[in-house]
Amino acid sequence: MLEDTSFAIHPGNNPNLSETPYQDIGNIKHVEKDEERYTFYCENGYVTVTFNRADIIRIVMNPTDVPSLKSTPAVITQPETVHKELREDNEAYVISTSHLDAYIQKAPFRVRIQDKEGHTIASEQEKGLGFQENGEVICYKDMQEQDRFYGFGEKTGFLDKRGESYTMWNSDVFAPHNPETDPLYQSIPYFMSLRDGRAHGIFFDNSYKSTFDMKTETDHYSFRAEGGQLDYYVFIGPSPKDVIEQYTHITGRMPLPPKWSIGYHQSRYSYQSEQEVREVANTFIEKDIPIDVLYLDIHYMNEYRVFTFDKDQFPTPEKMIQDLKNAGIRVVPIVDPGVKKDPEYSIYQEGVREDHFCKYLEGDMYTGDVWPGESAFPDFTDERTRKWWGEKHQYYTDLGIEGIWNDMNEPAVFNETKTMDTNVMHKNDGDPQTHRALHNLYGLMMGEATYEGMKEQLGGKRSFLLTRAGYAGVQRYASVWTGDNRSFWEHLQMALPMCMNLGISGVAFSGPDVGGFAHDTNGELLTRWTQVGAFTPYFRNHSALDTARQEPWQFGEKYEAIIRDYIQLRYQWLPQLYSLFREAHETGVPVMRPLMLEYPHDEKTYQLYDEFMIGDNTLIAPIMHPEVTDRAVYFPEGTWVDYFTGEEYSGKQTHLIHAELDKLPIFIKKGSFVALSPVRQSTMNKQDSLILHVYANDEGEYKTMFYDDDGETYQYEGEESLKLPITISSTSAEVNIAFGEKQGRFNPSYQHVDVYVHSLQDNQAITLNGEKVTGERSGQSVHFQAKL
Ligand code: MIG
Repeated sequence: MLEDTSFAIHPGNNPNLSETPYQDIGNIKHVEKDEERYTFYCENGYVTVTFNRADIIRIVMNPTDVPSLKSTPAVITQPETVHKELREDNEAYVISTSHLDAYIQKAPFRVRIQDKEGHTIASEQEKGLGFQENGEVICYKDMQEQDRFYGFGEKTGFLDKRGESYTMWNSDVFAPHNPETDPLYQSIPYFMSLRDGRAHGIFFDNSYKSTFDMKTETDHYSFRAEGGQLDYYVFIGPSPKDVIEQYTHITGRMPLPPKWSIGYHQSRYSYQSEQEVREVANTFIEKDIPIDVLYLDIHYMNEYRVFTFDKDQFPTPEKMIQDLKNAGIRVVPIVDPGVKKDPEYSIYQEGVREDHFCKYLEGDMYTGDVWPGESAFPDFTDERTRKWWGEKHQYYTDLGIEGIWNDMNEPAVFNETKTMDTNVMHKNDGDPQTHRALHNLYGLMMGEATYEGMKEQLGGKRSFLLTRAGYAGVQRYASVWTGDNRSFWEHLQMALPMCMNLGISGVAFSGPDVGGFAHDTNGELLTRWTQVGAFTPYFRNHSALDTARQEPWQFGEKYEAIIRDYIQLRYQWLPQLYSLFREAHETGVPVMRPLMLEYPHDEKTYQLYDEFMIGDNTLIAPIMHPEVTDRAVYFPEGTWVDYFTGEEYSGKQTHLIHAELDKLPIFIKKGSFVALSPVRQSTMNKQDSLILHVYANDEGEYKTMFYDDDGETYQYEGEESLKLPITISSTSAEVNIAFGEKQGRFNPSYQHVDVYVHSLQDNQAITLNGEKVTGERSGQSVHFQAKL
């Protein structure tokens, strides 16, 4: 193809990219206010300013009408009643809440938001809000030299997005996921900006194709969309974690995942028969490699008809699923949105008869080619269709299935545009709009249909959903894997900032295909990737048709042994991870964090993409290059202890760390602890004990909440959970471990805690809730048991 050759850069190809300038919203003529909002009547349109909370301001511009406050389905929280005041002088209006002041300049309309200490959070000067005849809307904001940008959902590249420009348009991109490949599957039109250690966020709630440009100009950035209103929220921080709390306050947080879904997952495109599935399962068990989930990719279906099994290759799916479950393994099948156009296929018949498929305005049904051939697409923007689709999942739950994998839900279609015609209509719960307007919502709404359907069918048990496409708010329904990466070291490297930015964007439960999807992996890459996977929130090994097999044992014993160790390590860390998932569920703050999130005043962390944190005290610095066994590791403030060797490193500096192939560099901050468990083959096996590893310091206090529950029902929403505040206080004379008051009624399977205190100084004593304990001492560590 011509665009793949040098012809692509032919000098005659590139006409001057002059852009028609945007029409400015103009001067304010007058303001009208009612209880909840202020509407500014401007020369060229209208702007509404309103508040969801005292720290969340929403601004909506509409060039032709008084703005509507209807949101996309991303927003689920009703605005609170916010106490606010309006002042006016010759130049400006000032709207104040307890948390912010918004200066609204009159001529022309410009907004500057400040915190109560007078720091500018977001501002506009030369350019502000604008639009074009063709319906495009834009917002410009000032940018200072020190400003950093994070978030934007699932994007390639490094951690800080300054100097980049991104488009939001859910796309099926098989190849090649280069740093310049954009857009990908998810659209999360949201970012966080960091200036001098203080953060704020902006969510541009517009489902049209949108673009964020932090690249073209040096003193301002912009975001714009092809149509719709300019509707955005500013979250005023001031800490990065505050911003995430604010953003997820309006777009929602992840439900607690079933525990089995945070274990190890094995997939392949495809395990093609019952026998093959059983063999893979048995091999894991024989080899003592823990596993909780096996996937069925598209080959399980009868000619790719969703809600069917191929009776030749899978004659007894129910038995297979039951047998695997008895062995501790759940089966998760893929479900694509395309429904095969086949008048003898009941799902298609029902869909047509009951009017569930997307249609053109004139009434013809839209069809497009996907795996099953010509297919129709359910209109998930319609409540009635979401319900129908959800109910269909009884087919799977009746077979014992508790998790679903949604793929191709951008939606992907095999044609030039790669998706549905943009003039197809969606019912949109009574407010019909084109696919052009709602494209980015398709995956989110399919997620809602599937999640709610599974929840209903499972009658009280938690389900697991994995999705490829989504929009802001996708975290409420699904975990996200980052699509078709490749078995390249570069793709392992890229997975870190991608998942960290997804985490900043509200999606705490994400991960890449471990080992790489396309291309052939090798033993070393798979080993290093599995080490990383052991600490990404979602942990699945998956690979494509016609590529080298990449189950843990495919490259010989040397690699198999190390891979086993790290999958087992994942199972040891499950209690710690689960407590962190609880935090994500309650506050939105992700499990996997860039160091910047914990140390926003440390500039060295701002672009640090090849290290990450698990929670607030564990630093992971993987090796991500072939045959490399040493790497530079930057440590933020504090002293850090090597999890494997106990060696200590002082912070605010970079150290050279040695790590042979069998070592993933993991460091715990002195003065804190992690909560682990013995290795299990599956989360279905009983957890016998809880193990606390405490790292003694000589000063300071560390406080956190240990959390547990049954891991499989929603009873945690009542009282069936265990919250245990744990505080570690260190002085040079003693380390005290304090278990605070337990909350909740959940009774875990373990009744005692094995406590190991490491990094002790010779004369340092240990106390438990203030009482001296002796315990067995070996070297710098002491072990004792405590009652829970
Ligand atoms: O375009 O179902 O990203 O994980 O194995 C291929 C087959 C369709 C794309 C997914 C991939 C999956 C594959 N699917």
